[in-house]
Amino acid sequence: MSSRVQLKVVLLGEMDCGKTSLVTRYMSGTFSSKTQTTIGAAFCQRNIRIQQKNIKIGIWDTAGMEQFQSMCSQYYKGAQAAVICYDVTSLESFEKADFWIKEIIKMEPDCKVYVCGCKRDLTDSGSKKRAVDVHDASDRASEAGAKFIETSSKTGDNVDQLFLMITQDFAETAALAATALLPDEDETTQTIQLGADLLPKTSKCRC
Ligand SMILES: Nc1nc2c(ncn2[C@@H]2O[C@H](COP(=O)(O)OP(=O)(O)O)[C@@H](O)[C@H]2O)c(=O)[nH]1
Ligand SMILES: [Mg+2]
Repeated sequence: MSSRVQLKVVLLGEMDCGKTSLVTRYMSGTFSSKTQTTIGAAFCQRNIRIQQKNIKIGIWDTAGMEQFQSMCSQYYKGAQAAVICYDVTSLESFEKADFWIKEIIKMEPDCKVYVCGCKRDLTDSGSKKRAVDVHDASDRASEAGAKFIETSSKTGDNVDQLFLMITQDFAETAALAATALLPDEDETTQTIQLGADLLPKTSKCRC
């Protein structure tokens, strides 16, 4: 079987809004209240069977670079889907979402955008006050041509649904038909680990 990733998904959003927890919940079905920031960017992949097609999805997680609002171009390169995350209890994180939407569209104009309100369990349980109205967020996403969902990585609520939506949208595009026809040796997108050496020169990152 080819090791080529067919669907590249990038996660973007303010630090601490829940990106790493989202990908961890999706990949391993677990949640931890203590997540770790690693160096550069993390990558993981998973095979999904959908509409009688096998799709290899690769997910890139920012892992600390987002705090400088300056991701390296390799991170965005070839992304077919971007999940723009914010924390439903943080208005600031929601306001940052606009910046990330503009960034991804600038870097990858054909990338499909999904706006994801994370940590919904906090407001569902009443343990924290909601800062971003669900209808406002949904409207803002539509205005930007993006799809919208709210998730909880703690309970797992809507996490599979988010990635299913992304994979389904991808499976319906002509892009899949084109990539599926590529021979196995044409493996242009590999499992990579972006390191500090690939960070932009302007970054103040100390890693
Ligand atoms: N209650 C709750 N906490 C979450 C959720 N997602 C993330 N967190 C917590 O928020 C903090 C930051 O999460 P993290 O995934 O590292 O954010 P990142 O910096 O965007 O990758 C951690 O303490 C997580 O445990 C969620 O869905 N529910
Ligand atoms: Mg993280």
